[in-house]
Amino acid sequence: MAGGLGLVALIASGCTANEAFFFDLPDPATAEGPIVQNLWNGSWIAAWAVGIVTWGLMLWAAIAYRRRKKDEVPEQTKYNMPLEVLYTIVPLVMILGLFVFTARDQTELLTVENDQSQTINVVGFRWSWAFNYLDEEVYDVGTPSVPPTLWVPVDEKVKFELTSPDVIHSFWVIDWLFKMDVIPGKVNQFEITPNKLGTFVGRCAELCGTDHARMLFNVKVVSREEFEAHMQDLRDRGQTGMLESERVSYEGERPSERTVL
Ligand SMILES: [Cu+2]
Repeated sequence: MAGGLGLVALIASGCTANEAFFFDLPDPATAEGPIVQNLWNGSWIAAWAVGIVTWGLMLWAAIAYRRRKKDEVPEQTKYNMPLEVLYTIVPLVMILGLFVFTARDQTELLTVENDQSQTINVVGFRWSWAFNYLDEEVYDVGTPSVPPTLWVPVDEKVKFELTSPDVIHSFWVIDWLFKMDVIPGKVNQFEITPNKLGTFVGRCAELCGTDHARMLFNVKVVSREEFEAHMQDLRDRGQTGMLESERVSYEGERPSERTVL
């Protein structure tokens, strides 16, 4: 019944199943993305199934057991052991199910194998980002008004090492279906393989202060040749080595109080 109503609403509104049932999760642009997509969609399928059964039962009870005579009092049920056991066990099974799949996928996504082709140290700072391309020994840095662009080669595994010299930020590339906190005094890391060419939007996903909303960046996923040409570009501009002020936190010393720019 509720499912039928949902279907009617879906057809009437003209939106896709992804928009209607899965809240329009973007198509993943990384090799690892489908893991997240499956977990998300699977969780919603389970949630919708539970919802439809629950709403159906509520509707059925409201109609089947409605008051028919003015002085009618429904049958009073209390201390029904089987019922109480049921509504303790069913939610437990649901939570355990969500937990098991989340733990499985999270373990897979966060395993660092160290077989990457590039290692990039991303520095989130008040209020922009710096990218230290460790293997290429070049860097790029943005400002709130000129957001920087992170370049990565397509179909190659990139290892990200996230550091912050000030407060907690969060590195989020929307179409990668992935984000991770950037924490001062700690190096958070993950590996990812971007597999779609194009320019993607990135932002800080942790409310970090005054100009949090301006902590934007772009990600360009390009061919190997274009990537190398861009690295050469940065070299020609003299942006070699790592940004000195970032190194303080990168090497795990006390986070610097200095602002980068
Ligand atoms: Cu931030």
